[in-house]
Amino acid sequence: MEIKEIKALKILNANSNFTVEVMLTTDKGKFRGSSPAGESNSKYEVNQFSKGIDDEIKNFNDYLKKLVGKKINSIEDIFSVEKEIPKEFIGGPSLSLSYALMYGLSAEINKEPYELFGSKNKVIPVCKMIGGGMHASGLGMDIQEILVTTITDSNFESINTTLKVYKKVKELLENRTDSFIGGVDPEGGFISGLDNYESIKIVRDAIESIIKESSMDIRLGLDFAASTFYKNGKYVYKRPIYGKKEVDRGEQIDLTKKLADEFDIFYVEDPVDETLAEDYGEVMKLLSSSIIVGDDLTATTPERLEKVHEYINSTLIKPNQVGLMYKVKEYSELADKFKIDKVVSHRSEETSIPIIADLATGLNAKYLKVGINRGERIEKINRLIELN
Ligand code: 2PG
Ligand code: MG
Repeated sequence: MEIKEIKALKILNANSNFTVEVMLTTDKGKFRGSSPAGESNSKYEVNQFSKGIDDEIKNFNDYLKKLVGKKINSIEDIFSVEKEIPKEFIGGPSLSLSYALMYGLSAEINKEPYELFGSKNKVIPVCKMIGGGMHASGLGMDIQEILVTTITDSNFESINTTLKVYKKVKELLENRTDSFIGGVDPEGGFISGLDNYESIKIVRDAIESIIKESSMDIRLGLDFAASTFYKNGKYVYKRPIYGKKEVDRGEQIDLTKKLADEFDIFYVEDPVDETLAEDYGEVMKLLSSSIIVGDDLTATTPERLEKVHEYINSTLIKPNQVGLMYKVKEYSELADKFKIDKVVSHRSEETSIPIIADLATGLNAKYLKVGINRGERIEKINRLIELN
């Protein structure tokens, strides 16, 4: 494939903030790549626009001119382009470029984007039911996300069952509180207005109700995003769980265990602050039948995973945390080496391209973490249905 034209422009993401899109023209047509952003970011992830979006897009357009006429024939050629990108563009611009090139290359060689990575895995979604933390602008729970996944290898049935739970959660929230009028956060999770404990209970009740008519095991998950409420050595809850407003490191580990036991929680993401790797390890020791997922802890950064792999058994992969697809591939291989399960994930401020469904499939991930409401999330769920 030869790059005929290439330019970067400012577009909106799904949380009505600006991001970058790269539009590539080849003999096969026009191909778009765009990068998402997070509302709750890890201190270990790259800045999306280190110099501010306007300056960066302007400078990036100057840089992109150099790529006109370049030939790209394999994913390795895309990695070579990435390795030459100046540091200032690593983040939103670099990832958008790689995605556009991946779409262009796939069309050129008559393949699907996931095939650029070799595998074809059956991927099970992990979907958001109720949102809190920064995703709910402080209006709901302290815990950022209550999630649902299923144990099955039929991805369509998984989506179908998860959707039933989601609709049941809505019904239970409507019955429970007059103030709930169906509002959702940027990821499609309901903003319940209830506290942490009551919200988890509602999702547990929804699971119990759907499980009766379902042949599959439905599992509950939490993304604490605990770094967002860890202040000066204490986890500060606006809506206390088990009666305490401020809990120390040990108490947070105990609280996670108590919640996991009471509500049978299978998926546990970032239960403690991102800097406290050993505390993830403590949670993992106590919860032997749950998966302990690093997100803010690991930030899709190979050097971080090297350092902390012994304290988790699962990890998110969010490509924009590192901004370069060759690093994402390296990270994925490292996770395989350490026998850590992979969860490719959306960001709160997504764009509409479905590429993460291809990445989950091609990188042999076990799960895709994604919303089950809002157009930009449905694009990804539907892509998963197409691929499986
Ligand atoms: C997370 C993500 C996605 P954000 O913490 O896992 O749910 O949120 O994109 O805001 O970091
Ligand atoms: Mg997270």
